[in-house]
Amino acid sequence: MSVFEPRVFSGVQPTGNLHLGNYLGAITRFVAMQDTHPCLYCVVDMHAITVWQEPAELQAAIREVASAYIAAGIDPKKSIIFNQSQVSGHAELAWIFNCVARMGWLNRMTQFKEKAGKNRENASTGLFVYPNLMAADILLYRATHVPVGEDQKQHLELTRDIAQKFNNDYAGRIADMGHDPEAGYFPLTEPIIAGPATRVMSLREGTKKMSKSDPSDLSRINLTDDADTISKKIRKAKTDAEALPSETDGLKDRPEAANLVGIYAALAEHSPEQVLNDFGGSQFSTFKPALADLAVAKLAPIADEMRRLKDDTAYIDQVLGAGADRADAIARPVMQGVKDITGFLSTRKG
Ligand code: AQP
Repeated sequence: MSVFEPRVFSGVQPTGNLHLGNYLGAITRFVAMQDTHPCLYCVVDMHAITVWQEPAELQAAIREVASAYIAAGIDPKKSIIFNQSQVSGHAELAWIFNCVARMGWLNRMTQFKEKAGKNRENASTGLFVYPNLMAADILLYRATHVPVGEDQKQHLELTRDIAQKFNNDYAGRIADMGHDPEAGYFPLTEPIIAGPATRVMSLREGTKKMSKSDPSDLSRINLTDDADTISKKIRKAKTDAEALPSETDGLKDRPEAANLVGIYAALAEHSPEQVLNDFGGSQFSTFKPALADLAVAKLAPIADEMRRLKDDTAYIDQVLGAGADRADAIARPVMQGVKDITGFLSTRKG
């Protein structure tokens, strides 16, 4: 039995173009986990500025992610919805983790390599230490479970390494401060990579992840796309010339077909086997319109609600502000404990 109370934390970056991958890989899990755990869902604005963001657009994007959370079914009365920059503990703990994590660990992070590309010397230092901030986001609340898409697996492993090293480095001090020496100060957080589709691929290239930053808007279905746009994007999705197979084995080496079947299965809450049972032998000219109808039926209500919430900035800001107060109340004692363990001298009264 863990000494850490079960708690869920996860986040989405407000970098525009929230898409079907974010929804199926992360947000649907967020919604489901509210029934079983206390949850914090963060709009990670400090992560967003690791690459340049126009300030006015960033503010709108923060509200848009909060709207997407609510429109998809996260209940702000139950779960804590807030933006990261409003709780100072994220930055404070990230600094301490900058001093715990090793250069070699960060040098192995594939997402940094992909995002920095060839121009590594010109990448921000924030982009390099991004995984340390992510570890801080999670461990500031001693979160035990983090629902994420598959692309975040390596960062979650690093979070566990950081927690383990902090627990080991300060083991004596952790015990002296009255914490359970066996458990340590931080939990070894479990990634939950189990959404209906943990890796949704680009509609233009079945071997590339659907991504907010893909320059082609046709590569992704945005959560704000209207019915016509969704149908057009699915119609134009890259496919091969074969009919759909009747068994999932037949999807091997057919990444685009596998992706569309996976999306259909996730949206219909069926298995890929069931989808192929219904559509095996069909041409894409039959399957694509069925997929478009399903995607519109599932996503249009979310887009409608996001549009409505877009005009209600007072409500969104109130949700985010109240959420930040609740998050801060959990974070403060955890952060004070870290400072005491680390040996920082508290000198201020009150
Ligand atoms: N294609 C995807 N399939 C399944 N899950 C995905 N996620 C992202 N893309 C897919 C999951 O969505 C959550 C929020 O992601 P994020 O906003 O923090 O950043 P990201 O992973 O970097 O997402 P993008 O869309 O690819 O953004 P850019 O283009 O800016 O890098 C995470 O749980 C993520 O796993």
